[in-house]
Amino acid sequence: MSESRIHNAALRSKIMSADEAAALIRPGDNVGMSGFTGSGHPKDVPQALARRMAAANERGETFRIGLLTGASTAPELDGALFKANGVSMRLPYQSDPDGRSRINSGDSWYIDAHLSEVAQNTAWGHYGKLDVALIEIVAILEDGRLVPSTSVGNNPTWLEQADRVILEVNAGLNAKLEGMHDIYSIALPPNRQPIPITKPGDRIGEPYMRVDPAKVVAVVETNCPDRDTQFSAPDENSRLIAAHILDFLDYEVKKGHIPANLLPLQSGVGNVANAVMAGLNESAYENLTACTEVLQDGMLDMIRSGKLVCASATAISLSKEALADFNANLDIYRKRIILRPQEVSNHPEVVRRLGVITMNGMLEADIYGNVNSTHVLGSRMMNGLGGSGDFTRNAYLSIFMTPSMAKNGALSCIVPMVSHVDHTEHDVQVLVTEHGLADLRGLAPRQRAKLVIEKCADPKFRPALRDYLARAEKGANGQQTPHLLGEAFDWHLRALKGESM
Ligand code: 0RQ
Repeated sequence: MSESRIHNAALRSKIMSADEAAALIRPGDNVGMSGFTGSGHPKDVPQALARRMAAANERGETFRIGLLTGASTAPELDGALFKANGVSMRLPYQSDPDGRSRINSGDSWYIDAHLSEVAQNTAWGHYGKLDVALIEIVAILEDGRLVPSTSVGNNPTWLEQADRVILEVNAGLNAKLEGMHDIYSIALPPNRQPIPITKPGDRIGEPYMRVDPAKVVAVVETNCPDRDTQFSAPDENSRLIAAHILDFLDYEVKKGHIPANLLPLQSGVGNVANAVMAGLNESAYENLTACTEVLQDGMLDMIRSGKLVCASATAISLSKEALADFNANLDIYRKRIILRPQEVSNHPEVVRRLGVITMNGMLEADIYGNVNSTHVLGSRMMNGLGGSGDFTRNAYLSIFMTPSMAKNGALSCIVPMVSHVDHTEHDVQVLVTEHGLADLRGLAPRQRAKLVIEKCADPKFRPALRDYLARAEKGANGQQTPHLLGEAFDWHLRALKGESM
């Protein structure tokens, strides 16, 4: 491997192997790693660390760490460490199958946190001392500044807060990423200042991260691509959901509620979100912008076609084909994409100021508009809240979408009462399924319930939902948000028994 990416002599003297670097991480350490939705995570040191953990297990010893990242990573990070049962605590978001089973079996603590709040919580010490930062970068400049990789996440905070820093310099990532980032740090109260972003394309910081060279204990050279994220072609339900959302946006423009080029868009992860972007790409809209956290294939397509003139995010998460295009045309994409720390990309102040239109997936919603994005049947973690709360709570227009049923029609995604609440009825403005869209703005709870049942629930479950609401409305329990507390969770109890809801 060439040394050309490490231009600082002092840091060059700290080059060592991934195994040697992993040996500098101790059992019980809290380790802040880079990584966000499969991009920009360290590739080699976590696997070397997992080998040490497995060896410790074989000797009958325990070797576990607290693992903090930006968001989800990849099999070589979350997968490897969870497989070795090496994660005592994980935060703030993950979606790895091994991680999910460790969390749901109770082997690992999981702190499911708003992504924008993690940096300040770390600085305030809520997660304990940060012992190590393990950060992937693309290059080190002569003066020691770091060129960030394909995600920024919480990296500036990890670099600042950790006692010891390990850098993975990945020659497998495109050096032309240099200049795409905008690193800006937010002071803690009482010294916090307004964040001067008034448009998604505003650059307010510098394109490099900084680290105290005295804290750097290892520099490891790697040469690995990011995980690629495969998207399936939009299915019929996704296309219908996308069509409802596009009709609704057209209507909002005609009413003069939003400008002709809409407001900045935030799109969650997954196939439905991608289908909405595909729909927008084929629409007549022009000069769109995005204020989001992850750029998926759909938004890249829109940048390529010229529909999306600018996107602010903290990470990219692309399929193999989209990644190839991204790398081939980085000179163009660098002018349109800004990658920021997640405490800035997702910041409530910025989201509220720009008036973002947010679109996120959910597991279930109840008839009054409360949304569960995370817990299957109330107790089992799916992935996590991610940035959905950061954006939803402060959106101009907050939209949640799901197919109306899950598990081949056994489960209704519209229920009398959600089994876990991530987004409350006060924050959820629009619910969409393949059957229709319920605009809940300006409606009282009982008005909302009727609309949600008639527009969003599957016809198979509508009679039971109407019956629940009608009997709750006759009850003596109060008419603001009527419920039958004795049976509100009967739907979930039936599902727990393996029956249809
Ligand atoms: O499970 O794959 O085992 O069949 O949930 O469901 O319909 O494929 O939907 O991929 O869009 O994910 C909420 C999980 C939706 C996602 C969630 C089961 C269903 C399937 C996935 P199987 P779909 P999606 C920015 C925003 C929170 C984080 C977020 C998510 C699986 O959108 O994690 O918004 N959101 N981040 O069968 C039981 C139900 C169910 C159900 C679906 N009601 N009960 N299981 N499923 N509905 C990104 C970041 O923050 C990084």
